[in-house]
Amino acid sequence: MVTYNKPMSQIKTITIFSLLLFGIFLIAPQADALWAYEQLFNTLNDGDLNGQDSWSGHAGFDVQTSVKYEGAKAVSMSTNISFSNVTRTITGISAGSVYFAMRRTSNSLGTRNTVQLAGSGTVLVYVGLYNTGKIRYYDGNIVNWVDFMDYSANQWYVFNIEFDDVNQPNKYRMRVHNGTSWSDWTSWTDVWNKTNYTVVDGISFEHQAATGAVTCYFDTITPTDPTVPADTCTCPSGDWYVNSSDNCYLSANCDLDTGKLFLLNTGEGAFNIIDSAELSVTGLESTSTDINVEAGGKINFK
Ligand SMILES: [Ca+2]
Ligand SMILES: [Ca+2]
Ligand SMILES: [Ca+2]
Repeated sequence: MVTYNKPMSQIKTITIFSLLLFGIFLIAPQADALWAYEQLFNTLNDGDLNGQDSWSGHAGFDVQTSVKYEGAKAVSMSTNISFSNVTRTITGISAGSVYFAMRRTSNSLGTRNTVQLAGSGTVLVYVGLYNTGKIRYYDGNIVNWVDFMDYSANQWYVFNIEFDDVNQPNKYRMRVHNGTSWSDWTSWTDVWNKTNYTVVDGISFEHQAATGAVTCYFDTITPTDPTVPADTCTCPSGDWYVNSSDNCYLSANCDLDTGKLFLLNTGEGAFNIIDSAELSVTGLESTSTDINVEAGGKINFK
């Protein structure tokens, strides 16, 4: 028999360390309790979403390049049909935070376009854009839709859904970004039918528009807030041309000197100057420094 002697103090240390590790393992939240699935649709083939990236459903949901929240592509749906959807399963999670973007060509035609999160095939989270001009969410306690805020046609809205079956059992909450700022959160709301869910394991895009030509666009399913600029802008020498789809922060003061700033209306979305105190414009009427906004361009100061 081989004996392997260690000093008693070392054995104690190892034992305590092992107990600590085991304890941490016991009290740690479930390792899968995060939303991981991301689909920006930019690398999928144009045409039917059905059959790509494990999505399945109506062939009217198409990957296309014309209207998108970010990147090269998004999903559109315009078929006149009383109900259709396209669905994908994800790894089941008991808590998570997910973002997605929606936009509609009308706030009065069709019936509604929604996004659903489901568990074991049962709808849990049910939110979207209605023909009443309202963004709505479904409250499983009152068994009805709740008006949340107005929306405009042809404007992207980013939804953020949170669920946490441990700390907020069988509930979810929502907030919406209107292109300029986030709404407040809804209160924690009972899921559809007050279902006692264990995991969320599916996401669907829904289209209800039996009559009335309306197109809905869906984009950017992600666990990362897509409204936060990811990049740092570089201050150029000479003229600076900015597209409305550019999304970045200036990390240092930028003096264009004799250069000009051109805000071009060639991308999606509006210009947002996050902190107007950081913007100073001089010589607006002179030939030295100027701001030029092309027709249709928008600047939001907030
Ligand atoms: Ca995209
Ligand atoms: Ca199609
Ligand atoms: Ca539950």
